[in-house]
Amino acid sequence: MPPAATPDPAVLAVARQAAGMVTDGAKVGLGTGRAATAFVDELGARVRQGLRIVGAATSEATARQAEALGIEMIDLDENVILDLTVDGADEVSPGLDLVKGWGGALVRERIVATSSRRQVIVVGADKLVDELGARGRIPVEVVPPARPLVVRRLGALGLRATVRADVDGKRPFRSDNGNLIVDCAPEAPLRDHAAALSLETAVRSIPGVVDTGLFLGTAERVLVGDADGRVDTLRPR
Ligand code: A5P
Repeated sequence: MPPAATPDPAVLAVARQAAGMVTDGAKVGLGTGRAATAFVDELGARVRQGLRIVGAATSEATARQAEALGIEMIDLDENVILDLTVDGADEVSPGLDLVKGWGGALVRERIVATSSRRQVIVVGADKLVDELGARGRIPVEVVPPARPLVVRRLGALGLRATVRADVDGKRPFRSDNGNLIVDCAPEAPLRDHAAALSLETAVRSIPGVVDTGLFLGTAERVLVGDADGRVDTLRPR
């Protein structure tokens, strides 16, 4: 058996703090990725101690993890409003705009977050950027037949578009929805919220684009962990 990965103290600290925000009876959106996985583990531990909650997952992987931990899962029907969603992010700007979707779950992450009263983001300090796009990759989910059109149009918007490959590098990556992910590198980081909004609007208007990884103004707070296990809470100004 391979040795267990060393837990990242920053991620563990934010996961634990976010799990502490969940109250008895809550309906909780469960994010995807490393930090969200740590959160679901912490939540599972609280459920074993008697906390009664239900969860709605942002990916098949998270649903499997939560079920294995004994968390009752629900589907999002018309009557369900989640109390909070806890999820990771790939970039966090000073105004708490986000890039998400490096894990390929951005569409369900959007649906679950939008079905929630609050979106709480859990990250390590490495995700804080001065401008969105600084880490060089803004994911876009695309229905497969639209790929040539979308790649051409993204290029015209000044984005270097790369269709994401699966782990083996031989086939295109497919999201849980059966779609492609196109990773977009901007020529320069997006200078402010308005620039991000304008790019998001332009990309979303391309036929075949399902959604983008730009989550603008969605976070109610961001919990930022550091290597010493300290957590800072950032809120929109
Ligand atoms: C999944 O599609 C993403 O949006 C993740 O939430 C994001 O990539 C953060 O993942 P990590 O916590 O693994 O860095």
